[in-house]
Amino acid sequence: MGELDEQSGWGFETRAVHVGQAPDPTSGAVVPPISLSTTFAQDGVGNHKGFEYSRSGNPTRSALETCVASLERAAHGLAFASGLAAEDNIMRLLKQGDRVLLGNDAYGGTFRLISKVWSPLGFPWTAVDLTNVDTLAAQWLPDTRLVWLETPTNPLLTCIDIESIAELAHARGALVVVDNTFATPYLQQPLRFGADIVVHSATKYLGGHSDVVGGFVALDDDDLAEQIRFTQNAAGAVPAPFDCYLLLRGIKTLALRMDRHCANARAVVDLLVGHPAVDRVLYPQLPDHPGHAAAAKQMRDFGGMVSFTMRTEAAALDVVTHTELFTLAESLGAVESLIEHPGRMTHASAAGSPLEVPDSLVRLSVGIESSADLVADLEQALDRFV
Ligand code: P1T
Repeated sequence: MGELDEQSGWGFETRAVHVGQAPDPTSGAVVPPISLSTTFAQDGVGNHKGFEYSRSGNPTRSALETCVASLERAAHGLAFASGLAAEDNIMRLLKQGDRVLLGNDAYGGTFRLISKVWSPLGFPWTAVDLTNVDTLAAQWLPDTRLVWLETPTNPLLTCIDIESIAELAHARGALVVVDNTFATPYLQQPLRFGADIVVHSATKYLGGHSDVVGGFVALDDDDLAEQIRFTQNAAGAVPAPFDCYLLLRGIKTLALRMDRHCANARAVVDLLVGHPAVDRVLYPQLPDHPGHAAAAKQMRDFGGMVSFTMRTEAAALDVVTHTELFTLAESLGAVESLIEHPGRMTHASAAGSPLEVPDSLVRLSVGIESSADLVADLEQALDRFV
């Protein structure tokens, strides 16, 4: 049951529950055991059952890697200790002097990794508007080797047409990385649209319960996968077996959770769009949203993240501290609803850069609670301004 090829006929929900997770052959355990052993016995030197040492490979991690690769319809899957560790291992594919084009709206930590960790080592980067492929073609720099895009973006939820970016990048000899954290493989599978590498903060929707930090890389190319597998082991930013188990457990309900996240987000958007205290609502389903057409083309539904601007920063800071069910906290993608102020929290590291976010912006991670309760909670916080 662990072999991906045997599973390719199964639907998404079936793969989420079963791929990589056959009953344990020795005990019959339906839930794969958490394999805590750091090392594995060998019958003779180099003669083992597929595992030698848990940094290089671990049965619980293998189960997770097989499962998520299957969900992304990817030939290869690699799990990491965090989303940023996964990103860092992708950056290691580059050679000194290779340029990264980073979308001008992205998670602040990704911006920090590329601009503050890798750039000083001789890896130039440029922030670009990825919503218009013609502008991108005109601005393209010849040393570009990697285009790094999020869709939907964090925190403005702009959607980027993966296919048109991939066509341009491939014609000019660059790889395309898509951060699929906000969409998840349930809503969007970037490799189908020509992306070379998919990256996840598994900490978010994949885990889904705010109790595990993890990262994931999925890709088809054998050579690139081999290189990333090498640095996964050589640099060692691997997740613990217990974390892999938590991710596998969370992923079983990914489809159910995402359907509810999307439905609840729609209820919240309906409130925000009609509320006089709100300046602008950012949600990919709205017809005037940047990249709505790209979202409609490549996503199954529009996701559980909603952002909006108030009229002033003071109003935004007031709202984020006056909700009860929406907890003021960083992170996203779990069962409970969260609210935050990106300018001062998740994206503070982008202040003064091309990725700086509006100071009146509020970001919601809409959870799976009763939608009426979520709407009422936001409404009472917003009504303070009318
Ligand atoms: O936190 P970590 O698992 O290392 O993942 C980093 C990361 C990567 N990509 C995207 C799109 C992300 O949103 C994140 C982490 N983001 C938050 C913690 C946040 O609140 O936006």
